[in-house]
Amino acid sequence: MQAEIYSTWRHLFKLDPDRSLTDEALDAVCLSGTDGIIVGGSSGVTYDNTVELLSRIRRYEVPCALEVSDEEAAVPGFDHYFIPMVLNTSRVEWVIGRQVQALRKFGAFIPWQETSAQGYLMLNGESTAAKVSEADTELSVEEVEAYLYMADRLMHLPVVYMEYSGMFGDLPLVARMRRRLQGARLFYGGGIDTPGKARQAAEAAHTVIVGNAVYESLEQALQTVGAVRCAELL
Ligand code: 1GP
Repeated sequence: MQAEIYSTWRHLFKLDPDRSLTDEALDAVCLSGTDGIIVGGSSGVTYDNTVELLSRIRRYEVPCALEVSDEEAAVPGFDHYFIPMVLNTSRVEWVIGRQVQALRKFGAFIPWQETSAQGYLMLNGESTAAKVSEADTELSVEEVEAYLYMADRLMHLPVVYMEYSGMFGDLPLVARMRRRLQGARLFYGGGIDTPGKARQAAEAAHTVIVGNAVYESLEQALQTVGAVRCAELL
C-alpha cells in the first residue's frame, strides 16, 4: 500500500474559506515552505468559497487537502480529503451521522485512495467546533487516553486530531498521547502563534496545524514553518 500523502507532513497551515486573505498573504503562506495546506472551517464554508480558495491556492505547488465538514462543500480537485469524526460528542450526527448521509449521495464518486478519516478530540470547550458538535471537552487524562485507544487500536483511524482551536493546549499530554499511538498520526492544532509554541507542538505531535495566526499575525505564523522544521519529536 502506498504511504498517504500526509504521512511525512510536519507543518500545515489551515485556511478558512469563510475568512479573507489578501493575495500577498496567500502568496507568503503558499511559498513559506509549509508541507501543506488544509482548507476547512467550522462555519460559513460553502461550495463557492471553497472553490474560490482552492483555485487561488492552485497557482502554487504546495499540496492542498480539504477537510470536508459539510457535504455541500465537497469540492473536487484537492490532493487529499479528510473526513472529520468527532469522538467526544454524544451527538451521533457528528460521529458518523452526517458522514453516512453524505456517503449515501456521493459514495460512488469519492476518491477513496485520497480520502482519510480523522478522529477529532475537541479539547477547547470555547471553540466554535466544540460548541457546534456539542463536544464534552472536560476530560480526564484517562478519558483522553481511552478515546485515543478507541481511535487508534479499535477503529484504526489513520489520524487522531487533538483540537484545541483558539487556545494553546496541554502539550505534555499531547506528547504522552502520541507515544501511545501505534498506527495513527497525531495532528495537533490550537493557539500556535509564535515559533516557540510551534517548536513545542512539533516536539509533541507528528503534525502541527497553524490556523488563526495566519489571519491575526502573519509574520509570526510564517516563522512557525522553520521552527517546526528544526524540531524533533520528544
Ligand atoms: C483549527 O486546529 C486548528 O482547526 C488551528 O487552531 O486556529 O488556534 O491555530 P488555531
